[in-house]
Amino acid sequence: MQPTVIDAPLTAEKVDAFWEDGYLLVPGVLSREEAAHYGGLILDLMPRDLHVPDHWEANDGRFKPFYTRGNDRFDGPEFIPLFQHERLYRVMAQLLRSPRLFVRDGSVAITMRTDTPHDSELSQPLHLDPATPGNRDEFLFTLPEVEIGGCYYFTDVEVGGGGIHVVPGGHRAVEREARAVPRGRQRFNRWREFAHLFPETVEVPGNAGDFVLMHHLMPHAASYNRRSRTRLAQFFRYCRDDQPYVIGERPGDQAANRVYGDLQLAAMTPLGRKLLGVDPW
Ligand SMILES: O=C(O)CCC(=O)C(=O)O
Ligand SMILES: [Fe+2]
Repeated sequence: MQPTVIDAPLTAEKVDAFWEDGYLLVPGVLSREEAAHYGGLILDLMPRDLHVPDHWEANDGRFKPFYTRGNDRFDGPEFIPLFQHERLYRVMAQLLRSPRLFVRDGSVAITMRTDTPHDSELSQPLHLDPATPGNRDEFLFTLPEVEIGGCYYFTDVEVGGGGIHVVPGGHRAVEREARAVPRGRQRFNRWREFAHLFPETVEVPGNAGDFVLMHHLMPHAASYNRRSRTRLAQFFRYCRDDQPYVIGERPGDQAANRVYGDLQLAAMTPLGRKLLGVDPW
């Protein structure tokens, strides 16, 4: 059955805060038990002799597993419940004002303690995740263009514990800077070199089971973990089915022509089949 009414799990204040700040911590999307379960799946990716596979990334305590070389999406049957999680879906549908959504990404990160001093607490350049294809001259700044991404924390993340860094209101600053010139999508080397615009970032701490939501124009970056507890996270992005770009047109879009196996299909709910593009909306 096609959902026609959108639940509204967020209060009006939280909705306003998301559009104002460009990010929002949604507490308790998963129970602590669920978070521990999915955290365990991430830990199980780490070979028990602690050799770090050649096709993974490893940067000063931050390990980025790859499922296969070049493919960082973890969408095996055991991860499918997160792609189609009802509570997160309802939050996304409320913010995007449509029940007809697609889900992308599924990459994970394991961020362990490092004591190495660095000038910045960011372990990655400040960046935007891909939503608008880089070959477009202009952003549209419409709701169908918006992609809301972010990550589950499967562990408690205290300040200094490798939490994601964001720029409160940064998505509005990106829009301003892009609108200020012709071919705004192309500015700052296609919005890859703009960190100088945002010298200040804030870390988003949270608890196991929380989800950090981010607008697609939110400048963000991973940070070093200065604490003993390893941060375990998985990333997802949601957009409307009327997003004005062809699936597969955006860099890093792995949803194009994806073929799922029997075990993945068996793990999908009717909602998940639509979110993952198996069935039409
Ligand atoms: O690990 C994080 O906190 C952020 C990672 C991120 O933004 C990315 O890999 O694109
Ligand atoms: Fe990112």
